[in-house]
Amino acid sequence: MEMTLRWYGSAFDTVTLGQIRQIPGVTGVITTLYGAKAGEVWEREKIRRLAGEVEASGLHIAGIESVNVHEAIKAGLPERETYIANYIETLENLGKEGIHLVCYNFMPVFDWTRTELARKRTDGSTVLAYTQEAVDALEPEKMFASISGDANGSIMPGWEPERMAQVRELFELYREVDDEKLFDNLKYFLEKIMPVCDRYDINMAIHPDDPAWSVFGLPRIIINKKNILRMMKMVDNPHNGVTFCSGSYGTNRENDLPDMIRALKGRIHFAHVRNLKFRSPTDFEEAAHLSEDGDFDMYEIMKALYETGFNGPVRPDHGRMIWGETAMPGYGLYDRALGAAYLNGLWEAIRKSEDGKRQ
Ligand SMILES: [Mn+2]
Repeated sequence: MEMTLRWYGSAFDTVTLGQIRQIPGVTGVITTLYGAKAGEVWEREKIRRLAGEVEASGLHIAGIESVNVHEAIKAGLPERETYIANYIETLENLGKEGIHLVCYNFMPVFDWTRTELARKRTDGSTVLAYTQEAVDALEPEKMFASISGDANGSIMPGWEPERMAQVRELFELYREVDDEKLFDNLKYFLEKIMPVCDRYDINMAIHPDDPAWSVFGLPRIIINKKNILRMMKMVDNPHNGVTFCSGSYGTNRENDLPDMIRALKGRIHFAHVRNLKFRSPTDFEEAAHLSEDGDFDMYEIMKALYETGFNGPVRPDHGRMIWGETAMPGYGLYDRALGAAYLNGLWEAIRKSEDGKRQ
């Protein structure tokens, strides 16, 4: 396991590489060419420059989150051929620059969905939150406007204003696409990219849909154990793998997180570990990483990762906004640093206790 932090690049992130470097045990960052549009080819030179900047700080790029998949690929339009070719070229360029992990998602139209970006908790911290009631009362195109006032001036990945301006057109694309069709389109995409992944040893790690159910009537497939195992089987290549995100799979209370980790042994290439606190099965907020602060048993999650031999990057996922910090919601320094330290502590304790049992 390698502890990492997500970093959006010096032009976009309030957190610096120098600060990340000082979090004990954090050796890598998960980053992206922020500003690159879905479907664009990432030039080698740009990747090299980004890697050089990260390496100059004493860290390295542990993986990319994300290389976004163009809607034409997800919706299965004829233009997908061009965008898949571009995606392959990007993977090739990443591979040539020594990057072997790519996180992506296959969610139609919206990336993650939250209805509040700054819900106040009793300790005065603020967190991202979701209620189904709020989603049901919203027109999809008003979603962005309803939350953007709380974004602290940052552009939320997946919620870029120019994208949100086309929400209605995007919905049109998926009128004929149900879950089965979306599975077909994902399979088509994966089969096309597996050869380049094999060639450059690139692990593709699909991020679950968040929340793990359909929103606004759109198809959603990466939501539970049954579907993710189906996906692993339909393109049975170790490079076709998973980002295990506890906070996304965990939105559905029926998902048994440690059990899912065990079922996905060998196919989890990347892990996002965070905690949620539920008010009801469809009303939840993000919590501190500590087990007692939310509803997940973080020890059991880390233990399942340890026991299945997980050796990829982990990042503490969203954190609370604490200590007066102003940053992109979920991506401040302080609470994610606390999360990294806590998860490292759990890991050390699990490793020592398991190693002790073996002797
Ligand atoms: Mn995640």
